[in-house]
Amino acid sequence: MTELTPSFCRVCQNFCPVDVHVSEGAVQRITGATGNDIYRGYTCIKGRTHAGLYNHPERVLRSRKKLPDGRFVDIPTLDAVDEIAAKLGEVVDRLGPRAFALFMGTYVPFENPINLSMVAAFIRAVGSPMLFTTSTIDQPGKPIAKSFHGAWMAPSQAFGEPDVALVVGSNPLVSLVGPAGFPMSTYRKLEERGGHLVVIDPRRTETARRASIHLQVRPGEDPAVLAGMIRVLMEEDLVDHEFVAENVDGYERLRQAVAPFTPEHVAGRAGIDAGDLVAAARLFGRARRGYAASGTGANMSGHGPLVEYLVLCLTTISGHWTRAGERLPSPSVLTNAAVPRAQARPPYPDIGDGEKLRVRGLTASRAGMPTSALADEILTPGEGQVRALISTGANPAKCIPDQLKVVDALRSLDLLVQVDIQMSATARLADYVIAAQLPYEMPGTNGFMQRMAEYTVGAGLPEPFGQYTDAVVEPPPGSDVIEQWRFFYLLAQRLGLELSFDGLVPDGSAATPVDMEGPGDAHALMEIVHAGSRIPLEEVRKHPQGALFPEPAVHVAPKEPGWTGRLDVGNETMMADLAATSASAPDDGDSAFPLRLLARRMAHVMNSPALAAPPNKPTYNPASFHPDDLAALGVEAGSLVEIRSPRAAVVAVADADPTMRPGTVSMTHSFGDLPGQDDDVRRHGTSVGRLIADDVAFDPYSGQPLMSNIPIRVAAVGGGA
Ligand SMILES: Nc1nc2c(c(=O)[nH]1)N[C@H]1C(S)=C(S)[C@@H](COP(=O)(O)OP(=O)(O)OC[C@H]3O[C@@H](n4cnc5c(=O)[nH]c(N)nc54)[C@H](O)[C@@H]3O)O[C@H]1N2
Ligand SMILES: Nc1nc2c(c(=O)[nH]1)N[C@H]1C(S)=C(S)[C@@H](COP(=O)(O)OP(=O)(O)OC[C@H]3O[C@@H](n4cnc5c(=O)[nH]c(N)nc54)[C@H](O)[C@@H]3O)O[C@H]1N2
Ligand code: SF4
Ligand SMILES: [Mo]
Repeated sequence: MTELTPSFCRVCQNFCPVDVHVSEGAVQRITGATGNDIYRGYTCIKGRTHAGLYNHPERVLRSRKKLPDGRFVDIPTLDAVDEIAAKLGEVVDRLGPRAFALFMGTYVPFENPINLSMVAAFIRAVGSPMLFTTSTIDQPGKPIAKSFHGAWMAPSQAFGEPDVALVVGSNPLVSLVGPAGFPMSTYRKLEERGGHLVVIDPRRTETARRASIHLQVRPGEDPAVLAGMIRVLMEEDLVDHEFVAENVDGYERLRQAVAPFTPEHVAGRAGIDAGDLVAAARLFGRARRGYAASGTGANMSGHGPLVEYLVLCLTTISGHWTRAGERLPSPSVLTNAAVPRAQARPPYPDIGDGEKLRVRGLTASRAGMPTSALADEILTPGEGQVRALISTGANPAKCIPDQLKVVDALRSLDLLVQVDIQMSATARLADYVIAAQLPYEMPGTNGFMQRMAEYTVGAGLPEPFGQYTDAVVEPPPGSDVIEQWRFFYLLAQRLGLELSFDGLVPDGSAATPVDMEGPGDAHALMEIVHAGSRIPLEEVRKHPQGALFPEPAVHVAPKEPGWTGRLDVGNETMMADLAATSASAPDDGDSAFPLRLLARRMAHVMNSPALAAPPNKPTYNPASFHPDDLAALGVEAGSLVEIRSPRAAVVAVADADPTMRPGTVSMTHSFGDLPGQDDDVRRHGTSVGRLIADDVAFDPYSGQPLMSNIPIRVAAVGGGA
């Protein structure tokens, strides 16, 4: 007998409502839930394949401990927590709290709303500043640029019928970071309204193929392209002067800074058509309502904060922010977001004020601690050296750039703990592997959606849809698995720490103390996290299939009387970075490393490949070349190539892909395995992180190294095809 239980997928931030097919207490299959107008039954291959993880023979069902000879033995999870507490306590007593660092990845925020608050509360209670996340190797330019520009205290015009969407270095139709729900809906509605999609990407992506204008740029040239668009808006008077006069400083400085970026100059350096650039700018400037969204490609190619800043400037001078009196189409459901106001939070830069790292002159920034410095913080002797690391819902041995250094660092620790569902590359390096529960084994909410919407313009749901799910299945019989949050809770108990929680959108208040008695209560903690939300959690729980909560309506409030805050489109640091860009030669490549390696996502994997892979899909990450480039190399599609950067060399399977801009190669990250253990390229794929140096070209604010637009050269392996 198979029963269908309503729930939602928690593999990515799209949170698709699903039916989980359960028989004999085990997850059998996952199908999209029908009867939902926003999602329309959508699921992707990743979400459906996720069903195969729950009873996968290689799932880690009991925690493990590494013996001195390197073998792993099972250990009861609670005993592992005791031993880890003793070792961690010893490290902190001997060396101070800074010797302990925590790294968390993508599987922390999605699976339930408690994890994030718990991880933050735990490290705060230990007293260590060393909380590292994937944010600084993702899109750290966003919070940094916002701190330079200031923040409009109401949402962008992404929802509520925009006439134009500009997408820079992002591929929402595959990544699902963009308009949530049924992926095509938003763009289809845009087309039906006679609106336009404009995409800036060196690859003719799935999203670019739907665009009215696709600027197939040379990678790394986004600052020039965006400056060129701003210049067109200013020259052709497509600026919202009223909005600028009332809310914006720095207009004249910006005008001077973009002056060199004539359409012809930009077209020359970015390798695009000048007419297309002008047309794209006009579509954006003439639209009644519009928005500009940017993604990883915009952040990873060497100018993250500047690109994000120019995206904000474009939005601001066009006046594409929601105004007083407007009803928000998608107010938050499970958070208590402040009443939106049609006013500017003035800039709040804090460059250099954060926790100082011991390496490369880096400090914590608005994006958090620079993750690309973690390896050096572990390897560099002296006071404050990190000696113990807990990694949760993350795979640092694969995802942090400069893999050779990162793996050396992880091997050198006194204590490495990995909370995982499988013996991942990081788990195999760990002293303890904590066996983790999977999402359908625990309750959760889709509240994180709201945080995505606040972090990334254009992300989030077009309508206020809220959903809560109970656990759908028990963990497999005989297993000894634990939720990520509970592991930290129990560890805190053993260390005698008192924890306190922020809300789901942390405001640093850490106001609510956590009851530290007993085994931990998911429901009580979830209530804390969602306290004061616009719709009470209890109400959302009454609708197991999820529901829309349009009432009470939220309207943008007018500017507070006497409010003087203004946005800044002429920040000095950013204008200097732009001037340096215009002075530099366009990146033509050099003869030693003539090609450029681009970051990308593939539809069937979420970062590092999961335990249960979809059938009929390669288990490796191909290197996609324009067919002309492959021909020039004398290589046939499907054969092996060596890819060499100034840092290292890897072997990959070549693929011919006419959507590539000639001169660029595209590959997904977090494939391959530990160095020396992934020679079977067709099975493991290829590590892109190994090609990246973390200390050569890096962003001074976030430490993010060049993770796209990486200079490479390519040669056939074994003399060609
Ligand atoms: N070169 C290069 N590097 C990159 C990127 C790039 O584009 N290029 N992208 C960067 C970005 S944007 C990100 S976000 C990071 C991603 O980096 P990570 O967040 O580290 O993502 P994954 O590689 O998917 O690792 C997730 C780990 O969680 C485990 N896991 C899966 N499900 C569960 C679960 O339910 N519970 C628990 N506890 N664990 C689970 C998996 O087994 C795996 O070990 O990579 C970054 N690294
Ligand atoms: N299927 C799937 N979905 C995912 C993930 C996954 O691994 N698989 N990962 C999730 C994660 S962790 C994240 S952070 C998001 C990321 O979501 P997105 O930011 O949308 O990531 P991508 O789909 O890789 O799109 C990035 C685009 O940038 C382009 N690009 C590369 N270099 C440049 C450049 O210099 N300039 C410009 N303009 N474009 C450039 C690439 O060609 C690519 O099309 O996706 C999430 N969703
Ligand atoms: S898009 Fe795929 S992975 Fe993301 S929530 Fe939906 S089914 Fe899950
Ligand atoms: Mo990411």
